[in-house]
Parts: sequence; structure tokens; C-alpha cells
Amino acid sequence: MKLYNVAYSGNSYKVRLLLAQLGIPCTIVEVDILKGESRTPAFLKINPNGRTPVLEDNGFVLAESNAILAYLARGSRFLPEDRHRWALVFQWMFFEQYSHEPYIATSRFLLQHRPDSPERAAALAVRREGGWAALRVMEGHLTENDFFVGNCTIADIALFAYTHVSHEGGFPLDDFPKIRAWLERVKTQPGFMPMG
Ligand SMILES: N[C@@H](CCC(=O)N[C@@H](CS)C(=O)NCC(=O)O)C(=O)O
Repeated sequence: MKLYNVAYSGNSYKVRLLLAQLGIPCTIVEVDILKGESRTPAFLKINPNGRTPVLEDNGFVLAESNAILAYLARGSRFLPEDRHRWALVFQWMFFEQYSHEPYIATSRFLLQHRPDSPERAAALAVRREGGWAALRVMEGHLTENDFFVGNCTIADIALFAYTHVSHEGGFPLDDFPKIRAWLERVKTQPGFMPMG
């Protein structure tokens, strides 16, 4: 397998983390998105959407981090077969992509990589409430549950990726003790590896 990867990206980290936990070897191809390498004609042939991560498996090409997680996790302990639990895993992964990542991950990117952008303050401001709202939803769920769906699944991996660095996006977790405890539980899973 080959993974087109950005080392500091949570979306790429999700895939590296699951690969490590499943013990699947993979060749990592680093893409420098700040230099436009995800938008070259050659890369756009791999993913016309111009984004990483992308997984190549024996000629099969798959983009979108959470789709890659689902592909890799099929048949493993990270994706339950029970229909309701299976659907709940996807519920949380869609939540991650629609209600969490667009606020917390993009704020982190703006803070780390767009220091001189005149629009940065406004772009950060419109992301504040959405980010806090996502964290409140997670805190509420984790008040009653150790993981998002039963045991540690790809829903936890998807949400872990940007939540454990949410302070880098301006969302410190001081007021979210249940999230902090869950982060520690995810870190103690067999095969866990840090972001970098
Ligand atoms: N929904 C996509 C988002 C992917 C994404 O935004 N990737 C960023 C890095 S985190 C990227 O490659 N950006 C490069 C670009 O837009 O040119 C996923 O989950 O994989």
C-alpha cells in the first residue's frame, strides 16, 4: 500500500494511526501542500479533488480520510458488524467531517500556516462557535460512554486526530474533562502511535 500523506495533517494521521494499529505496512509519500504539490496535474490524476490523504492499494485509489478508515477497518475490531453500531460509527465520522474538522482543523491550519493573512482573524472568528459546539457534543457523549461506539473504533480514531491537537487551533480542553480522559484511553490502545 502507498499513502499520500501530509505529516502535520490530522486527516493523514488518522490513516497512519489505523495502519499502525492494524499492523499493515505502507509506503508513505510525503506531499508538500504548501508548495502546491496536491494541485499538480500529476497529483490531480490521482485525486481530482487535490487533497490528501490518498491511499493506493494494488491499483485501487481512495481519497477522503474517513472513507480510507472504513476501507482499512472492514472486518476488524475497529468497525463493528452489528448494523446499528456500524451505522453509529459512520454517524460520528460524518459528524467529524461536517461539525468538527471544518472548525477545529481549519483554525489550526490558519494559526500554523497563515500567519500573515489579513483575513485570518475573521476566518478564525467564524470558526469559534462551531468548534466549541462540536466539543460540547463530544463531552456530553463521553459523560456516558468510554468510547464513541462501544470499544475503540474508527469513529474514535477519526475524532482523536484533530481533538488531541485542538489547543493548536485555539480550542484548549481545560473545560472538557471527559474528552481529556477519552484521549488518554485512545492513547493506551494497542499499537497506538503519536502524530509525529
Ligand atoms: N475531507 C478530506 C479533507 C482533506 C484535506 O482537506 N486535506 C488537506 C490537508 S488536511 C489537503 O490536502 N489540502 C491540500 C489542498 O487543498 O491543496 C479528508 O478527510 O480527507
